[in-house]
Amino acid sequence: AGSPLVAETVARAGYEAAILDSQHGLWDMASLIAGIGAVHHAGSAPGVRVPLNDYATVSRALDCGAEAIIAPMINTAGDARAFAAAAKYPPLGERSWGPLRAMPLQGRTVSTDYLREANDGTLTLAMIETRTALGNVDAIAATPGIDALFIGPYDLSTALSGGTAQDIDASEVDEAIDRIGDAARKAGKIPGIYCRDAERALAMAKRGFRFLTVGSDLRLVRDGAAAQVKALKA
Ligand code: 3PY
Ligand code: MG
Repeated sequence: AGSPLVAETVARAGYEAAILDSQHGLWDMASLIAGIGAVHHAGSAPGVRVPLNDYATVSRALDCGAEAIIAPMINTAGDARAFAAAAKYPPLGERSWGPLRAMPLQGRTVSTDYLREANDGTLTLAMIETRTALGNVDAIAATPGIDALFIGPYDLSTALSGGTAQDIDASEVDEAIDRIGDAARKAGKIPGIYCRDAERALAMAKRGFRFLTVGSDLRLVRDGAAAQVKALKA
């Protein structure tokens, strides 16, 4: 929701990572900087979803201490290369030097220590959520510097239905989900998927997915508030 305090509170519940969404969510750069620090201090790994085609924010978020970057709508191997170039230092990419917040946040004082460990210590997740991306999924998965594929089931179901439905349980969406998971595993990359809640996340874990988002802060607040109101009126 764009609030560092809410992100910290959610992270303290015990999530291994908390993703700050600056594609659809309300995070701007100032709140991202505070939110990344708040999540880190809560003992969780801060991740950022960047806006569409915004590779400048990829390296900026890493410089601010993000440990994972989700890039939406990675449709081609070229998109994947541009993403990896912004996120990884040579030889994998061309990330520009300047982890001004990341180093102190992570307790580092020696530049070369950060440089040596940054490529392994920061996760790049390429979102597969269009028909074009599905066609190019093997090439995207094979791109050096891409660590994981992350499925956006809502965009994917919108795309596969030609914009007529948003049924994430439709059989064509289900088949695409398995196809993308297989492509990731074949390339030695982590298969991931957005899940609205724990029930769906557990089902996806059984299907071999290993990076799972579970819920969102607004959904948790809405459900919690609605449960209290319901109890009051019962
Ligand atoms: C999608 O389902 O399209 C998403 O981007 C989930 O965050
Ligand atoms: Mg999406």
